Amino acid sequence: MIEPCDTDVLLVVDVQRDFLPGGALAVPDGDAVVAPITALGRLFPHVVLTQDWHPPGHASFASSHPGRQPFDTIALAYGEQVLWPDHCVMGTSGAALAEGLDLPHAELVIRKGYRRSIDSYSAFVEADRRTPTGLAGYLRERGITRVVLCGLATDYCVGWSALDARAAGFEAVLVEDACRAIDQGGSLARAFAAMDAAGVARVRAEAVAG
Ligand code: VGL
Ligand code: ZN
Repeated sequence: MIEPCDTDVLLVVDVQRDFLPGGALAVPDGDAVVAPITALGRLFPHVVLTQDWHPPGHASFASSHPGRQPFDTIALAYGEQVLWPDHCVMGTSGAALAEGLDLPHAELVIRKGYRRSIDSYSAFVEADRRTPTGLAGYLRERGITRVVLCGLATDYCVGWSALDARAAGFEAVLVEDACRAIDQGGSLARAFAAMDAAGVARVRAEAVAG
């Protein structure tokens, strides 16, 4: 049971048009998270959103690597990178927050992945594992101790954000039915194993008290 208080933040990860059915990198059933997240948001005094926000020609786009296809993996300077269809290009309609996501009191939007040569699944640290987004500092300075996560996709941006929340010293709780996964090549099972090992708790939305 979770009773949201002033030291909790609801972190709403990448609920953007390109990740919904019909979008450039559609997460199966992704639109099913919009209504539950809007309802959850009303229970939290602090809500922070993230937006995946890439420049054209981003290093994570298969189209930036001649001969490569979406979902191939390649080695970049910082390690292995999955290649994706072009998605969430900054300023485009696909990068906009999902219609119907109604969180007017959200206090911060963290944009990530805006450096051409570095991806960022995590809301806290970019894929080079060195470049901070500033979110940990923001939350600490505001006295937040627990990060409650939801959004898209469980096995990439939500999962990495949960792990990095733990690494930064926050409690982390995943609202599992307010997330959906891409789940390619065992990615969801790997993400859950890593989250379990790191002490990321899991609850269902009904266990968050109003
Ligand atoms: C995401 C792949 C590429 C996500 C973002 O939001 O989970 N996945 N960019
Ligand atoms: Zn992306």
